[in-house]
Amino acid sequence: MTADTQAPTYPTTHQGIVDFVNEVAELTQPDRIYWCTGSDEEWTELTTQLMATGTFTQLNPAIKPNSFYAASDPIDVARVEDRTYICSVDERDAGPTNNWMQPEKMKDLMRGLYAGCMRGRTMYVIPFVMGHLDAEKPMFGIEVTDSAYVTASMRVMSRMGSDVLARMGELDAPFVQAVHSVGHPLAEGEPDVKWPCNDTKYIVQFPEERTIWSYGSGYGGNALLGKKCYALRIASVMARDEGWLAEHMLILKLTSPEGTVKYIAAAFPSACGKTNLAMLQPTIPGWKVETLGDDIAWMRVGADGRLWAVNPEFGLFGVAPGTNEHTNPNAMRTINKGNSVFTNVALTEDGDIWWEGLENPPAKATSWKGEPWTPESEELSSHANSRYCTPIKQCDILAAEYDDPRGVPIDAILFGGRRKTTVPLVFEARDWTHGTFLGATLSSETTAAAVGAVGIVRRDPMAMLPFIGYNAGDYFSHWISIGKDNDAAKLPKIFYVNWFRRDDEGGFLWPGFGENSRVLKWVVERMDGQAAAVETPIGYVPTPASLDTDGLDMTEAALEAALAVNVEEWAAEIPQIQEWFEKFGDDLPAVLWTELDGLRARLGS
Ligand code: GTP
Ligand code: SPV
Ligand code: MN
Repeated sequence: MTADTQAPTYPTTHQGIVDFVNEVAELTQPDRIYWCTGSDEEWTELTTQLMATGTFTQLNPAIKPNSFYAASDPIDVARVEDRTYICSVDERDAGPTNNWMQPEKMKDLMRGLYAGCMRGRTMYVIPFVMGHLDAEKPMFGIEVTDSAYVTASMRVMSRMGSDVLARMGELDAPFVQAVHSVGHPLAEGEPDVKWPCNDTKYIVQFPEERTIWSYGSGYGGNALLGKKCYALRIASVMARDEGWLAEHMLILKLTSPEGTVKYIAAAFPSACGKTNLAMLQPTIPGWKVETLGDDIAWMRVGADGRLWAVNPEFGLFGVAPGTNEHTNPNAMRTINKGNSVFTNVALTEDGDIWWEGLENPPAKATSWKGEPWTPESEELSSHANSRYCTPIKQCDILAAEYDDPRGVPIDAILFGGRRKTTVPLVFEARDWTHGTFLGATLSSETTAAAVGAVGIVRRDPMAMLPFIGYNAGDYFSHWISIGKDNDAAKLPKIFYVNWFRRDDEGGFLWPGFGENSRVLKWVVERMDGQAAAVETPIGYVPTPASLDTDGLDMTEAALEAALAVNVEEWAAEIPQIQEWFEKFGDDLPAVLWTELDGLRARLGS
């Protein structure tokens, strides 16, 4: 028998996986199929291959061991929300915040794009699990991709490889089917480009089928399909059906000087401070923060009535600009250990990376656009959404509970956004329903994490606007019912924070970063019934004296301005919230209208 006629062999007996892989290969016509194992040799092969095509440049091993630099095509730098679809069977199930197309129509359209799209390339098969492999019900996925960059990144960001595939086979487990192509086939002998991608992009979730089809982009949230597509969009649908929550939240462990431990989850929109808070180095003596997750939390109510959270991810995909020894020393220590990928930052002459906000600007560098750059250059060295991708296990302050499949019981949930005005530094919700109202009306200025205008205030409910995989009115009802169906005393208390309020000169009123530990301390003392607060129309706001300001370099006037609740500014929010709620029609839970009426009445407007 010749090689050509030999039946192909597969590293799994799981027929569903074999069929899925064959079906995608039939359509996309890759030259080769490679099943990922997760081995060290595989990493070497992938990175060598990525260096050969010019996608990766190896960084100086004396500075950043086993680390690589990549610069994307300038048309492929962020999530593409206008190209992202929830293709539910019924249009109503995607509305009103998602793009929708009839699933069969979308599939026809995308089959046209996928036909032959992997020609000249290798199709990588990545068996992965979001969360723990030994979870009660492991959350499996198979991503097939024609991108070695995506494969290398998925190795950092998810638990993946032969162990996962073996377990899937043993359990004959259901899995999320995730198809990814950069949409850049190569003709016979055609050389590859540094960053293959396509002008046409589609990021599509089929929620009923638990399936993801992505085309045309190699960027993080568009292409590492375990992350936003699975762990938020698809998982939020599973969570709705099964009674849990999949949220865009960091998870941290906070220990007081007395040794009391609290677990805090926080939802801030993209590029609004989750990674920084998750890795915070407190400025107040005796307090300790340990990291559990920086982007995604899966939470379910346990037998004890508490809300238990796990981080389904295995790496950190962090915003580079602004990260430095002062703002986030723990992130710096993590990436300096190496084994990381840096995308769209600047490359220095000694083979290191640099970005805006990092200490010691190099005299000369190559910008993310591949152009010569000096500190005098008018253009930025790095894209505002440039990222580091690094193993979470390298984080010195990773909490031991990270490895516990049960997760941690959450004591407080913080919602927060980026608002120049109106929203005070911190306040406490009146109860779970009011907290849900705060989450549902969360507002924030848009950032570079998604393609489009930056700095526009929009409603971003629970920081999930681009990630809710179903009808957002149903999502609010789901949040309300978690409060109703469980013992409120055992559920987390809800707070709202804003690190980004500005003074009249446009500067930040609050120093942020490590100083945010003062806010966390107030939150803890509030839950323990110790810290004072004023009841205002929007909720409970700290009295200036109740915040620990020892050693804080801030005037009393600035602190008061940071905490101020301005009735006129809040009155101006009312019609905006009203307009936002009207989008949901009858799907908006009535109690949220009641909450708005209550706010209006308390404001006297
Ligand atoms: P995604 O990964 O996109 O979900 O972002 P994220 O929410 O993890 O945001 P991240 O912590 O990476 O912060 C985004 C930007 O906000 C960075 O440039 C930070 O330097 C900046 N930032 C974070 N925390 C603070 C803060 O407390 N104050 C101020 N002024 N800026 C902050
Ligand atoms: C975000 O945009 O919220 C991120 C980066 O965390 S991405 O992986 O692109 O979603
Ligand atoms: Mn995020």
